Amino acid sequence: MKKSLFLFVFSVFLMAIPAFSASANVYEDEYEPNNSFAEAYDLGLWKYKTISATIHSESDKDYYKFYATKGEQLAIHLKNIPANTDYDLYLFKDSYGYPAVGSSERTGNQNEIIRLDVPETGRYIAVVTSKDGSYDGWGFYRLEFIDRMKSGAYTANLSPSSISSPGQGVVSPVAAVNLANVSAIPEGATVKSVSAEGTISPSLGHTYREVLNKEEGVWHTSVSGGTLFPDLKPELALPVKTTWNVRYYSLAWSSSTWRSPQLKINYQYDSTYGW
Ligand SMILES: [Ca+2]
Repeated sequence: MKKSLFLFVFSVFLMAIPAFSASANVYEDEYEPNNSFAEAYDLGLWKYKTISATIHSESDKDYYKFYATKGEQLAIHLKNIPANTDYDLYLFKDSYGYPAVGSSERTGNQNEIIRLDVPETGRYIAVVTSKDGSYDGWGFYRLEFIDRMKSGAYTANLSPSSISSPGQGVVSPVAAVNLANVSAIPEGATVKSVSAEGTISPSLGHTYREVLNKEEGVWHTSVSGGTLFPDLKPELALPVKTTWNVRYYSLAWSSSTWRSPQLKINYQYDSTYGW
């Protein structure tokens, strides 16, 4: 009984040895060989891909090719870089001469990140290399492709809660709100669109709401009777986390009051902000 168990264990041991020694003493990850632009591993579409791989020698480089569409906003995040190594991340366009598109070269094993607003549909090549020849053949890094822009909305009440205008084009006092420290709004959020809510009564013709973002310092005006600001466009990239003012005026020959002025702000933000 004991003897047969010993033989069994010993024979398993014998079988195990060739399995380890066959592959040139190093473990090469499943994406190898991928050591040049020409050998880049093809990931296909970038969306949500995650790679787990290693730098297995001083000279190993890992090239990954992916397809992206103009206008997409992604981040390539290199993390889990092994202790006592220093890996960097580079990005190239897969076209003649492989022009450089981006790089991330932080010290030590800090995470690396490249954010890409895809300028042109086609293939790109991400490269993971060791800065100084340090490597860990058993330390798996992770390379993540992230769809980084997200959307959100916030409704803010302004004070005072009622502002009046005598009409005839005279501008009301200002109502304000400071969103700088509102934790519900992500850092770095920028405005997609704004509407100014709350009822102005009595309802008069030729009534215009206005909004001002303190960072920009420009009054934007709604269409008559409307709540949206057509020239407050995402391209302005106005910060959400600042002070906002509203006011209004009416060309009518009658006074009115805007009660419970509110701003509904649709925003976008980079989910990798500060990474
Ligand atoms: Ca490689």
